[in-house]
Amino acid sequence: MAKKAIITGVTGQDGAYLTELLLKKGYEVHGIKRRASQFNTDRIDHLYQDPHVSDRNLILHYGDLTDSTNLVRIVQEVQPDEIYNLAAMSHVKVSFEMPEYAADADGIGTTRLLEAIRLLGLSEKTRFYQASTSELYGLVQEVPQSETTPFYPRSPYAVAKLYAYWITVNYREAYNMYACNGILFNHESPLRGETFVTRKITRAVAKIALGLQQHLYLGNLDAQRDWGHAKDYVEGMWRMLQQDEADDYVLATGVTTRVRDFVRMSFREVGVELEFKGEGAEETGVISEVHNDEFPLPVGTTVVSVDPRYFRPTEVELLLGDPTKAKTKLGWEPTYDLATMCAEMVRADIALFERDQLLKREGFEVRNQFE
Ligand code: NDP
Ligand code: GDR
Repeated sequence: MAKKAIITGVTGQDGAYLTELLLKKGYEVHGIKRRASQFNTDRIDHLYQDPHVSDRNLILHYGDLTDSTNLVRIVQEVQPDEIYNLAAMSHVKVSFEMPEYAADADGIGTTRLLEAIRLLGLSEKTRFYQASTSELYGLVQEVPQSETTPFYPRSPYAVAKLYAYWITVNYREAYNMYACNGILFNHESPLRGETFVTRKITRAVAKIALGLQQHLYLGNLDAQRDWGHAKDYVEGMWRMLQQDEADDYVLATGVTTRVRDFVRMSFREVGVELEFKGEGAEETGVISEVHNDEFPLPVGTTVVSVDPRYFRPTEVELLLGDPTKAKTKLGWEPTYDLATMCAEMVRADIALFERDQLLKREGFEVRNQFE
C-alpha cells in the first residue's frame, strides 16, 4: 500500500516541491488548497491529474487552516501516514498589517490540525511536520543559530509561528505524537513568491535586462539571510518524518549574505556590475560596468533605490544557521550554493518575461505587476 500524505499549503513554493518529491517516492498525496476567485494551482499544474482517472495519486481538497471542520473531515477521510503543515500567511511584512489573521492561520491553525489527529485517534499512526522558521530567532541572541539558540520573535508572523512551534512540542510530549519542527532558514527558487526579496530582485533584473522596467525599489539592503534552495529543504522535511523518534531540526546552509550582495549577484548574471553609493534611505545602486551588448541601460544609470515603505517596524538583521544536527542525524546537506540558485532564478525570470518583451515589440501593452 502506498503511504498517504496530506500537504497543507500545497499551492505554495514548498508545497509544489514537496508534492513532486513525495509523488516520486510513490506516495498518494492529498493537497489542501484554498478556494480562490482565480486558479491558484500554477505551481502544481504540471502534476495535475484528471479527477475522472481512477488511480490518481494527487488529490486536491478545498480547505483552510482557519476552519477546523474541514480539516477534521479531510484527515478523517484520508487517514494519512504523514501530514506536512506548510500552509501559512507567510509574509513577515504583511503580518504587521494583519496580525490577527496571522495568529489564526499560522498559530491556531497548527492546533486545529494536531487536534484533528488526536480526536480521530490517529496519534500513533499519523506523523506531523510543522513548518517552523528561522524568524523565531529574530533579535540576535547568538550566531550561528541552532536548535538550542533562544527565540526572540520580531513580527506578528514570528510570534504566531512561536506558538505553533511550542504546541507541536507540547503534543509530542503530552500525547506521544510523532511531531517535528523543521526550523528552516530562508529558501528560495524560481517558484518563490514574487514579493519575497530574492524573487523580487531576480524578476526586476530580468525585466530591466529585457527593457521592460527601469528601476527597482527595495527596503533594508543591510539585512543578512542564510539563503538555500527549496528543493533541498523539502528533502529535509521528508527525512525528519522517517526517523525512529520525533525531534526538531535546523535546515540552513551555514552561509549568510546581505540583500545588497544578492542584488549585485543577480545583476552580474546579466553582465552588469553595480556600485552602491550613499547610506540608509539615500542609498542607490548605480551601473558601473556593462558586459552585455543587449543590455538597454548605460553605465552611470541608477537602477536601485531604497524606499522606506519596505522597512519593517521591527527587523531581523542577521540570520545564519548551524545545520550540524540535520547533517549528523538526518544525513541532510544542501546541494545548491547561492550563486547557482541565483543564476537559476534570473534565467527562469528572463524566460518568463521574454514573452512580454515580444508583446511589447509588437505594440501590445505590457502591465507591470508586483513592483
Ligand atoms: P508560500 O507563501 O509560497 O505558500 C504558503 C501556502 O499556504 C500557499 O499554498 C497558500 O495558499 C497557503 N495558505 C495561506 N493561508 C492559508 C490558509 N488560511 N489556509 C490554507 N492554506 C493557506 O510559502 P512557502 O512555500 O515559502 O513556505 C511554506 C511554509 O514554510 C510556510 O508555513 C512558511 O511560513 C514556512 N517557512 C518558509 C520559509 C521560506 O524561506 N520559504 C522558511 C521557513 C518557514 P495560496 O496559494 O492560496 O496563497
Ligand atoms: P523574510 O523574507 O522576511 O526573511 O521571511 P523576505 O524575502 O521578505 O525578506 C528578507 C530580508 O530582505 C529585506 N528586504 C526586503 N524584503 C522584501 N520582501 N521586499 C523588499 O523590497 C525588501 N528590501 C529589503 C527584508 O527587510 C528582510 O530583512 C521569509 C519568509 O519566507 C518567511 O515565511 C520565512 O519564515 C522566513 O523567510 C525564514
